[in-house]
Amino acid sequence: MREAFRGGDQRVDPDLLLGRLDAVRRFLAAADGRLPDAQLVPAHTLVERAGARLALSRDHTVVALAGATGSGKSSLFNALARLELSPVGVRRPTTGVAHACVWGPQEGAARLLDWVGVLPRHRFVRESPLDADDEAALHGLVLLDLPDFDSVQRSHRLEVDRLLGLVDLVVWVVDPQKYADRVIHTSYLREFHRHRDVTLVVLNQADRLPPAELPRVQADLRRLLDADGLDGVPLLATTATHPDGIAELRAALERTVAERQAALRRLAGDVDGVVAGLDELVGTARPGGPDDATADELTRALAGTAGVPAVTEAVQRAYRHRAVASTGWPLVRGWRRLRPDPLRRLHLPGPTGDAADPAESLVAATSVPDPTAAQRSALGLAIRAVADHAGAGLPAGWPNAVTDAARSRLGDLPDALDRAVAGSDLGLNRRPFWWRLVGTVQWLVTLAAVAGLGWLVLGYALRALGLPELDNPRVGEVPLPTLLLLGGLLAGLLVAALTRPVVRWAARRARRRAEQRLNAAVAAVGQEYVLAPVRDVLTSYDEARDALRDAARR
Ligand SMILES: Nc1nc2c(ncn2[C@@H]2O[C@H](COP(=O)(O)OP(=O)(O)OP(=O)(O)O)[C@@H](O)[C@H]2O)c(=O)[nH]1
Ligand SMILES: [Mg+2]
Repeated sequence: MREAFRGGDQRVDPDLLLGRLDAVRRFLAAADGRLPDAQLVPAHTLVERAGARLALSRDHTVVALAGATGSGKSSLFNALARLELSPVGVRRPTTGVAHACVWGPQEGAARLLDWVGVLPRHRFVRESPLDADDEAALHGLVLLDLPDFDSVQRSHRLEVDRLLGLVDLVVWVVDPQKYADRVIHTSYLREFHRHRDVTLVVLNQADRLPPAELPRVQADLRRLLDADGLDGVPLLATTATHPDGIAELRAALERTVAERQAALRRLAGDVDGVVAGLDELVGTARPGGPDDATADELTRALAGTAGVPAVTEAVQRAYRHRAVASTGWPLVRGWRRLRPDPLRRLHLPGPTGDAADPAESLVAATSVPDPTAAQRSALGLAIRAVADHAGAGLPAGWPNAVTDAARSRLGDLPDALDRAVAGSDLGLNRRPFWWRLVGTVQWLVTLAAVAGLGWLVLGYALRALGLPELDNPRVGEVPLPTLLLLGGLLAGLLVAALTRPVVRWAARRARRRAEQRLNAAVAAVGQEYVLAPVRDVLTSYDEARDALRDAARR
C-alpha cells in the first residue's frame, strides 16, 4: 500500500508553501476592491486558515475519521485508542459532535483542538504508564471521530463540513453495504481530489463479507474512487471489532505521524484548489493601458465640457479688444475701454492679469457656460471608450473594474476642469511691446494734430482781436499748423488702418496658443481623474496575475 500514497514521497517544503501562501495574499491585496468579493472568499478563507494552522503545532497531525452513519467511525476510533472513548451504538446516528483523542505530548495539541473546535469534555488523552512504549509510534496523532455526513441531522453535516476544512488528513470510512452511495462520492470524495496525498479510504466491517467477496468489493470501490479523481489513494480493509483488523490502518497512521507532512500537504492541496478556482480571473494578457487615440478623444470631450471653445473664442475677442484699446486712435480708445472685456465676463484674468478672488478661484472660479447635454454624453462615450480599450482582452471581472475606475472620479471632474481652465495662462497677461510702440506713435501723431489745431485756433483768435499775427512757417505750399493738424489726423487713421489686420492675425495666434495651453491643462485633468485610476486597475491586474503565477508554483 506504500506506493498507493500518491505524492507521498514528495515532501512539501514549508518555505515554499509559505511563499505560495504569501503569493495568494498578494493576489488578494491586488484584487480586493477590484473583483467581486464572492469570488475572493475561498482565497481569504485559505489565507486565514493556513495562517492559523501553521502558527499552531506542526508536530501534531490532525486526522479525521469521516463517513456515513454506522460505517464504524467510532468503533475504529475506539479500536485505535484501545479504549471505549466514543459511544458506539446501534441506534443511528450515534456521534453528534466530534470527539478527539491525543497521543503523546499535550503541549500544542490543546491549542490545536481549541482552533479545530472540539470541546474539552470531548477530548481524551492516550497516555498511560501502562502503555509503556506501545503507543510511542502514534505520538503526535490527534484523532477525530466525526459525526455522520449523510445525517438526517443538518447540524451534523455542517459540523463535518467545517471540520473537513481544517484537518490535516481524512480517513474516509465506508462499509460493504453503503460504499457506493452517491452522496459520499459526489459531495465528498470528489471534492477531495486535490488532497489525494492526505486521503485514506477504509473499507470497514470487512468481516461481514465472505472472504471470497472482499477482493471484488475492493475492486469495485477502487473503480469508484478512480472515477472520483482519487486514483492512487490507499484503500485498506478493516474490521474494527477485531484487534487484528486495524493493523494496516494503524501502520499507515504511524507513518503519517512520523513524516509530519500531512498539515503541509493539506495546505498545499488547498492552495492548488484556490489557484485553480482563480485561474479564470487572470489570463495571460498583458494590458497595454489606455492608447493615444482614446486619450486624445477623451481630451477633446473634456475640453468640450470645460468650455474650452468658448474660452478660446473669448481670448481671440479679448486680444482684439485689448489691442485696439492700446493701439487704436487715442480719441476712440476711451470709448473702447468702456466696453466690457470678453474674458472678464467669463471671470477669467482681466487686462491686468489679475485672476478673480483667490478664494473664489478654488471652486467654480469661472463663469464658463455649463456643458450641454451633447457635450456630457460625448464625455460619457469618451470615458467608456477609454475603459473598453484598456479593459479589452482582460479576463472576467477586470473589464468591469476598469470601467468603474474610469468613472470613479466623474463627480470631481467639473470642479477640476474649472480649476484647470481658471489656472491656465491664457497668454494675455503681458501687453506686447508693439502695442506700446504703436500706442506711442498714435499719441505722438494725435499730439501733433492737437498742436496744429491749437496753433490754428490761436492764429484765428489773434486775427479776430486785431493783434499782431503769428509767424506761420510753411512746408512747401502748406502752412505748418495745417500740416500738423491734417497730417496728424491722417497718420492716426492710417496707423489704425494698418494695425487692424495685424491685430486680427495676432488675435488668431493668441487663440491658438491659449487653446494649446487649455488643452494641455484639460489633458492633465483627464490623466489624473480618468486615466490614472484606469492604470491603477491595470497595475493591480498585473500584480494579481504575477501573484497567482507564483502561488501556482509547486
Ligand atoms: N461486524 C462489525 N461490526 C462493526 C464494525 N465496525 C462497527 N461495527 C458496528 O457497527 C455499528 C455502528 O458503529 P459505530 O462505530 O457507532 O458507527 P459510526 O460510524 O460511529 O456511526 P455514527 O456515529 O452514527 O456516525 C456498531 O454496532 C458497531 O459495533 C466492524 O468492523 N465489524
Ligand atoms: Mg460514531
